[in-house]
Amino acid sequence: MALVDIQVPDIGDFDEVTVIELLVKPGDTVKAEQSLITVESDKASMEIPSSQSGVVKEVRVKLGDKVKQGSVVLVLEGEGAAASAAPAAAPASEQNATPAQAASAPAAPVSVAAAAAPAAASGPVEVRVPDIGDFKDVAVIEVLVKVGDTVKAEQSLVTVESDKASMEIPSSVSGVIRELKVKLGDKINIGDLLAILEGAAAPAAAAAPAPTPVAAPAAAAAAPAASRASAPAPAAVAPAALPAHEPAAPTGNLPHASPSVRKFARELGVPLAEVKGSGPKGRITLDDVQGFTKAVMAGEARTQAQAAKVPAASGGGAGLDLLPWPKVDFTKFGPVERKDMSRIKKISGANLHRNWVMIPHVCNHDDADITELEAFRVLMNKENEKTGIKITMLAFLIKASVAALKKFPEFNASLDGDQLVLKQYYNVAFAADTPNGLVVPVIKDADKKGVVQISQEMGELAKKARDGKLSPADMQGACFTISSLGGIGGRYFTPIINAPEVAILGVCKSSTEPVWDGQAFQPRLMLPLSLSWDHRVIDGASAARFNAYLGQILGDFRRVLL
Ligand code: CAO
Repeated sequence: MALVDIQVPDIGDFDEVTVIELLVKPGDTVKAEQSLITVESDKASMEIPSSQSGVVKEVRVKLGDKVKQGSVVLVLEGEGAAASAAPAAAPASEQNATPAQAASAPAAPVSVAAAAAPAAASGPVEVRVPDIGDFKDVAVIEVLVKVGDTVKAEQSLVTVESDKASMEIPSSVSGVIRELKVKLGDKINIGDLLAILEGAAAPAAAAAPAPTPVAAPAAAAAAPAASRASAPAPAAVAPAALPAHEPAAPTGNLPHASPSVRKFARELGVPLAEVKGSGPKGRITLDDVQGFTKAVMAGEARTQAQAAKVPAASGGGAGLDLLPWPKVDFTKFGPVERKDMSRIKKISGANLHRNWVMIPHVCNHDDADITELEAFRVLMNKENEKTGIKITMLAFLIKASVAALKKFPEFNASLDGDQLVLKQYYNVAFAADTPNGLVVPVIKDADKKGVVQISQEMGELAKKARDGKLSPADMQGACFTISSLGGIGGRYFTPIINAPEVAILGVCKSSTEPVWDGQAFQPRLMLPLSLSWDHRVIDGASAARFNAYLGQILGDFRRVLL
C-alpha cells in the first residue's frame, strides 16, 4: 500500500486560506472525492476533497493553520497502486473552465451586463449568471436582495445549490435593482439573466466578481466533488453578540447553510447546529442566525453550552452567570488524542455536577483509632480462612455508620421541598471504582446484617460492578454513601454528596501514628475520615458529633450495643 500525500489543489485566486474544520481523523477510511477539511478565506469557504480513496494515516494540518495550493493536508494509505501524490487541481473555479485559465487571471464575468458595463453606466444593466463551472441547472435556494435594493459590486444576489456544492452569485456591478429575474426554486445556468440594475457602475478595477471557486481533485474534474464556496458575505453584519470562540472541533456534519451564513454565525459565536433553518429543506438563512442571536440575547433561548452550564434549579432559582467554558486548541501545544467519555462517566458526571453546584457542602475531617478493630479483623480473617469470605474494613465502616445514622437521624434523611424525609430503613451505598467509571451499589437493610454478610454482599456487588452487571435496583434506595480510598492511599478528601442523600463519608488509608495517651506517645493505627454534609439540613455541631461518634465506635465496637 502506497503512502500518498494529499495536497491542497489549485484553489483559484486564493493565496492562503485558513483551516476551519477537520472532517477526518487518523484511521478513517475515505473515498475519492470525500471532503477532508474545510478552508475559508475572507470571501469563500470550501471543502478540500481527497483525490483518492484510502485510510488516513496522518493529518498534517490543524484548525487555524493557513494552507495554500500544494500544502499537504494528510498522508493517506492509498487503496490503489501509487496514485498521483499531488493531485493537480481542476477547480471549476471563477469564470474559467480550465485550471490553466483559472490560475492565470480572473477573467471578466460571463455577464452581458458586466461586459457591457462602462465605468459608470447610466442606463439599465443586465446582470447574468457567470461561468459556474460544471454546474448546470442549479437551484436558487436564497434570494438575498429585493427590488429597490442598492447593491455593491461583488455583493451576493442569490445563493444556488447543486447536490454537491453551494455558492453565492454576486453582482458584477453596483447599482439599484430594478427587476429581479429569478425566484426561489428556479433552475439557472450560465448566461441566465439574474437582475436588471439601474445607475450601474462597474468596480474600479473592472475585475468582475465571480461565483466562488470550487476545489476539486483532478480525477474528479468532470464532476467536482466540491463543496461550499461563497462570494463576499452579506454586508449587514450585526455587532458580535455571543462570546467569540475558536474554530469548531471536527464534526464532519456541517449544518445546512451557505458559506456566508456559516461565516456570519461563526463571527457571532452562534452554534449553527442549534439554529433551526427556515429555508428550503431546512436551510439556515441569515435571518435565522439573527433571530437565534436575538432570542439568546433577550434570554428567550439558550445555547446548549449555556444549558449545560446552568443546572435546572428545582425551585426555579436563578441560573449561574458563569463565563463560557474555555475552548482551547490543544494541538497548538502538542499532540493529543480525543476519546469519548464512557456512558457511566457521562451519567455520573452530570449527577456529580448538579450535586456539587446545588448542595452547600461542608466537609469535616477526623481520625478514628482502629488499632484494635484492625487487629480483630485480621484475626477473624485468619480464623475464617476456610470460608473464603474476607471481612473488610469497609464492612465495619458500614456497620458503624448505621449506628451513627440511628443516633443522628437527620443524616438518614432527604430534602423534599420544605420537608425533611426521615428514613426508617438503613441502606448504605459504597463507591466502587470500575474500568468504565464510578458506580455506587447499595447494601440494603445494613442494620439487619452482620459484618460477615455485609462483606460477602459487598464482594458480590463489587464484582458485578467491575463486570458491568449491576442492575438499576442494585444502585437504588441508598440513605448514606461511603467512598473508601483506603486500599489506594491519600490522607483526606472532599467527597461529593450523592443526592438526594444529605451526607457522605470519605475514608482514606490508615497509618500508624504517635498518639499521646496522657503519659506517652503510643503507636496507634489511625483512619482518616472525611464527612461531607449538606448544610441546609445538618449543622456543623451535629456533623462534628457524628464524626466523633463514628470514631468512638470504630475505636471500640462494643459501643454499638449500648
Ligand atoms: N486503610 C488502609 N488499608 C486499607 C483500607 C484503609 N482504610 N481499606 C482497605 N485497605 C486495604 C485492605 O486491608 C486490603 O489490603 P490487603 O489486600 O493487604 O488485604 C486492600 O486495601 C483492599 O481492600 P478491600 O479488599 O477491603 O477493598 P476495599 O474495601 O478497600 O475496596 C471497593 C472495595 C469496592 C470500595 C474498592 O475496590 C473501590 O472501588 N474503591 C474506590 C472507591 C472510589 O473510587 N471512591 C472515590 C469516589 S469519589 O470519586
